[in-house]
Amino acid sequence: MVLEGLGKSLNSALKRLFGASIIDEELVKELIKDLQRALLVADVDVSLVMAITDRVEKQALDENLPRGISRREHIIKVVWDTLAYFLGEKSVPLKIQPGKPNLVMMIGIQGSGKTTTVGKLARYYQKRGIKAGVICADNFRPGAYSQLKQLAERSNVPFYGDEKEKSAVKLAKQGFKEMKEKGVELILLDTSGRHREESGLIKEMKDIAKSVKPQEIVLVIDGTLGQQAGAQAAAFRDATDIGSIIVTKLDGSAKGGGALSAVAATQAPIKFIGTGEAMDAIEPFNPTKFAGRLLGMSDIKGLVEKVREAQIDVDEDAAMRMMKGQFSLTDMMNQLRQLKKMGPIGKVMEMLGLKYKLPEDIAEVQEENMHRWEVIMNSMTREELDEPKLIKSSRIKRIARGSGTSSAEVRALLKQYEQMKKMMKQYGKTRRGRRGGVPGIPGLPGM
Ligand SMILES: Nc1nc2c(ncn2[C@@H]2O[C@H](COP(=O)(O)OP(=O)(O)O)[C@@H](O)[C@H]2O)c(=O)[nH]1
Ligand SMILES: [Mg+2]
Repeated sequence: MVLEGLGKSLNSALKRLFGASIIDEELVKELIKDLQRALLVADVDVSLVMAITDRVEKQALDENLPRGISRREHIIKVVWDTLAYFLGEKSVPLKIQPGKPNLVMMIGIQGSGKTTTVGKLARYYQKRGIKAGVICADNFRPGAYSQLKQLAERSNVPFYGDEKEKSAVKLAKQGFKEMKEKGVELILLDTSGRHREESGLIKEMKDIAKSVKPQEIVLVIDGTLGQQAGAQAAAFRDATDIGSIIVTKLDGSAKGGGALSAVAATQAPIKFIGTGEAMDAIEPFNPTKFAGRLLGMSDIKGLVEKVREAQIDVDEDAAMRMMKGQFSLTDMMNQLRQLKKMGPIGKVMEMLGLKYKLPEDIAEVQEENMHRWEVIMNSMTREELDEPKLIKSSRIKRIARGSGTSSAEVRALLKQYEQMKKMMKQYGKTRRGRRGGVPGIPGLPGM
């Protein structure tokens, strides 16, 4: 789990809110103290901690609550938004032009996780249909060559290296040339990071960058550095304007919160985070999602409480049915409505820990589409709602006409339905497999 310690303490700070019968100034003050403690332990800079908690305090008791939102929800949202805000902007992934040789150079001090990250990124993009390859320009550390070579072989991506070559610049040039010849689209250049201090590191970067002209330079920072990571990020940001950052080792470190917030404070974009030694332990950095996870919104307990709060009636029979794959259009709509009561669907998905099951933006799309779907479904018969398989092209035309939409829109709804049904089934399987049943939160299978 990423930043386990910080997550736990933030979550228990929020539990105070869930547990309290009255939410007043005093409670907010206690919450603030809890937050401060949690952030300080995670090595977040003191002035940043104050800025964060000031913002929470100011907004928490704000008189004007948005309609339909309880004070509790409002405060959670404020804490959530504030953390996300201080973790920085959502940054775009690596800029890759498909079909072209895109060179991305990795720098960072020895041990920060460059080579591992090169391996992870190659795999990450390879899986997404980009032809990736790696170059070892680390002629300094013994074993660097074979380390990367093995990673490349495991992910089945082209590798270039030459153990006898002493010049990093030559290695980079030759590697770049060979990768281009192989038609590699994402060329990841691993460097040595032999210099422990910032100025040496930056000079090394410039020497190599001059000869091969990378599209992007990525600084890999060790998350266990805590707030000290800020100094490295700032020096790097000042030295290059094609730079972005990956913070590694956020799995084990108690100080990762400090590292992330300090880097974010320099305005250097954090593109990915490393969350383990395994090759798939890398993820694009999304501050909003990340903050939600830190707040423990991916834990089931928080969800149950939230469900209770939104006073959603849970229908156990329906839930069991759905997980077995008996899932009608009406069920889908009910699910969506219930989830909507609890707030943005994407956030609820996070709570359910479903981020891996859904492509990034499906959640948002669903929310946008809900209204139109309701209109379309109003033109369907009971039978069709229960048994969408019946809806073939003549019915599609009729429904489209009746609802003032197009056949394409009706088809899109049906497609979405199929997708959800499939997901629901899969979710049912894993849940049953893992826990032998779906106790606790029926009514909310993995939409
Ligand atoms: N727990 C954890 N370990 C990591 C992560 N990234 C890298 N490491 C470990 O950190 C050590 C140094 O990594 P390496 O890639 O060789 O660093 P380099 O010297 O910058 O190339 C290795 O033992 C890696 O397994 C991460 O995200 N989490
Ligand atoms: Mg290395």
